[in-house]
Amino acid sequence: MRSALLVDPEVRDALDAGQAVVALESTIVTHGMPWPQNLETAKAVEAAVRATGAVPATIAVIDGMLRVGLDAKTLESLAQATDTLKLSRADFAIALSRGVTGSTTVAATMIAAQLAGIEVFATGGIGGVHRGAELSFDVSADLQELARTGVTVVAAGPKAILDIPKTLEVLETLGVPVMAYQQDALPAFWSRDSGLKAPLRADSTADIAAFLEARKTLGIVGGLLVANPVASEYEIPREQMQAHIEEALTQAEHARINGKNVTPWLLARIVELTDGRSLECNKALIKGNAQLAGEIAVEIAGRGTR
Ligand code: PSU
Ligand code: MN
Repeated sequence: MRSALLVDPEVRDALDAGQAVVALESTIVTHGMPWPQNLETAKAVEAAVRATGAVPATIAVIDGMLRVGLDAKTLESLAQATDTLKLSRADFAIALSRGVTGSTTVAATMIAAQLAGIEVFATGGIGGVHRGAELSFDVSADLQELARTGVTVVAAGPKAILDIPKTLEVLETLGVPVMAYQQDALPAFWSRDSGLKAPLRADSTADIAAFLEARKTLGIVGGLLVANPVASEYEIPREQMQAHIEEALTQAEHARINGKNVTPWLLARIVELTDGRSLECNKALIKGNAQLAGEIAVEIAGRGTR
């Protein structure tokens, strides 16, 4: 394993010096957005992290090598590739054992971040309990990972294509703290308000860092979900999204989309149904999350308790 992990020198130096580093996932690049917006967004997200003073580390498996921090050329070829595996906990190792390329979901990115010693991670939205899960049993492995792996994940809430009340229930059962950032409502990806109150609220990065320290004192392990609402000018209110989401879900059912293909298929269909507006919103929310994750990482590094 040791020889299959390659940490970018800039990331390695920052970690060794106790400086702020933010992990970024790559499934959003390979399966979450179309070319070339995926590459543009991946670059903008790295820049958003840098603007806070933190070092970005985009994570992926490239030809069997787990890379933590990607150079520009590698990021570009990943964004253009069409046959990349979408890796989660269950199949993460296959990309290494077979020497192939795979992008990391929230679950796999958390595992890699912890392996590399990175405590903060930014994504768009986490996976969760799918609508109709009482029949399909489709519950994202992201939720289990949040329960067991000690990485703070900054996301715009669970994706609105999911059953959000059920997702919150499972997170509570698994003991995952969910904090909305600077508001009471849990955001729902494209929308700032899911209609549900978040279990916890954080008003500053100091609030979040203090919570993490207190949890460490209690000996509680596991992740933290920081739910950061998208900037108002890019949001698509819940009432407007609802019809598009329902249409996409019905079409997915007719097309018999299942397993790993469900989330990418729905996201792509919703971009079409919203005439690209959902993509603009998705780009904005992940940049906002990258910025907040950078600020949290800087706060943690400044306290010197990592
Ligand atoms: N956030 C986005 N777009 C995405 C994802 C997150 O804005 O495509 C990805 C993440 O990698 C997440 C995955 O882990 O969707 C969830 O997939 P599933 O529902 O199959 O577990
Ligand atoms: Mn699934």
